[in-house]
Amino acid sequence: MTNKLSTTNTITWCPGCPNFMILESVKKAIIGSGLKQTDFVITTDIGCNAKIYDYLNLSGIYGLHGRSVATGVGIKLGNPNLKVLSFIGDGGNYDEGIAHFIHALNYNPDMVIIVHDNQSFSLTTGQPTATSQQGYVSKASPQGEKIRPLNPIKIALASNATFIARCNARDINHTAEVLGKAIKHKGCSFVEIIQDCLIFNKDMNAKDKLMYKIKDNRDLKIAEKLAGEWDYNSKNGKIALGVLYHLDKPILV
Ligand SMILES: Cc1ncc(C[n+]2csc(CCOP(=O)(O)OP(=O)(O)O)c2C)c(N)n1
Ligand code: SF4
Repeated sequence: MTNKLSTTNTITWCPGCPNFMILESVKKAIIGSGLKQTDFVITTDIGCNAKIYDYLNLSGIYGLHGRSVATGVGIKLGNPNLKVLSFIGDGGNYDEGIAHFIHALNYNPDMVIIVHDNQSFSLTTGQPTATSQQGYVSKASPQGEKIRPLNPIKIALASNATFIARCNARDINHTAEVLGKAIKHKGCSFVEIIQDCLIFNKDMNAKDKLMYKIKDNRDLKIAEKLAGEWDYNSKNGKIALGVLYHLDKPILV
């Protein structure tokens, strides 16, 4: 999609990387939001995901690893009129930056956290992250990863999040629709996007057959059940997509 949100920078993601699809979904959601281009500001992390900074014609800050969300909260505090979109990878958000993630959800500033979860530190050649499966063999874990993955949906529920959604990067229209709802939500919206990496941790790719879409849910018990249906540790279970939980709560700013 070429439009006013595109830039002329050369895209350096691997050919076919689902980050291309996330980029398209984001553009669609922004265009569909009815807001002005200048209403938005982005923060990005460090990683393959963060290159989105160069491909979106929006103001923002290309931050430090694990600090995209903290930077987003800071911008929101500085100018509450801005619609903040904070992009980050699973390594940045669930390893280096997890404290910022938990407290942002709990403080509930009106912003959107978009996680590109490929279950790998991909830019630095595939070390295991907090969502990599046990047994993952990489340069950093030659005998296989020993640690059980965290479940980001459970963490978000335990952090009093007011909007929790999950998407499949390959489903551009559904991801754009969910991102649109996240942008509209008054509070901190967390959108976890399942994104295959074509180079690293390929064993965890192609989980589409486990995925199914749900209607927007406001029931906490149902959200907890949905969160437990997949533990991020294998290609078994069911992966619910859509708005897994939302509620109205006073915002920080
Ligand atoms: C504090 C800090 N720790 C580690 C690094 C090295 N580093 C840069 S990018 C990267 C991997 C990024 O992985 P992830 O956040 O999962 O994003 P992806 O590349 O998979 O999109 C790492 C470990 C860094 N720059 N700063
Ligand atoms: S290394 Fe993986 S995540 Fe990074 S651009 Fe290539 S396919 Fe995409």
